[in-house]
Amino acid sequence: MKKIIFMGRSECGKTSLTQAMRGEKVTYKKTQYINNFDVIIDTPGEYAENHFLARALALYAYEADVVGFLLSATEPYSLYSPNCVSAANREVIGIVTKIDEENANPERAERWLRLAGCKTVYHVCSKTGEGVSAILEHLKEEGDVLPWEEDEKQQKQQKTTKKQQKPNKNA
Ligand SMILES: Nc1nc2c(ncn2[C@@H]2O[C@H](COP(=O)(O)OP(=O)(O)O)[C@@H](O)[C@H]2O)c(=O)[nH]1
Ligand SMILES: [Mg+2]
Repeated sequence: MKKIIFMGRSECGKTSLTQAMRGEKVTYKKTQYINNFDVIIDTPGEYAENHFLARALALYAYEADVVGFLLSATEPYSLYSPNCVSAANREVIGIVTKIDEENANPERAERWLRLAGCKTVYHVCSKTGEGVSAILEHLKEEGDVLPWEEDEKQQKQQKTTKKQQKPNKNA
């Protein structure tokens, strides 16, 4: 799997998405340090909001293969300046979060992420898990097997074994 680093302001849903992608129960947890999970680097929002801490964020991007810019569908403004992805020497994808919220405007958030230079934009809800698999698929590398692919493989195997076990009436 490719490694992704999440960036975005506080409360945009970075930790929740990290939990959803790891198949954990989504619970609120304030991020005060960098959580360097297997393939996801979760960062505190202050790193994106604060001019000085942003340098620490730039440094951590070198640790990842892909940078994920998160923007909540409920945000009234965007933190990302036009074409700011050009500052990164990694692929930058956009992720619109909280698409389930009542006052969500995912299309507007997507437009802002595209303006920032993101060529690919995903829409997710970490509460229901909607859209989460698409990001995992994006990070997939040759030879990687995702959890649901493993399940499908097992189901197929079980079906074949059952078929083989069935007595042949004509025999
Ligand atoms: N409705 C909804 N709420 C979300 C979603 N993702 C996160 N939240 C809520 O938004 C708040 C901040 O989430 P968190 O993941 O901690 O944001 P972070 O500061 O970017 O890590 C929490 O109360 C989450 O429960 C989502 O997809 N839908
Ligand atoms: Mg957090």
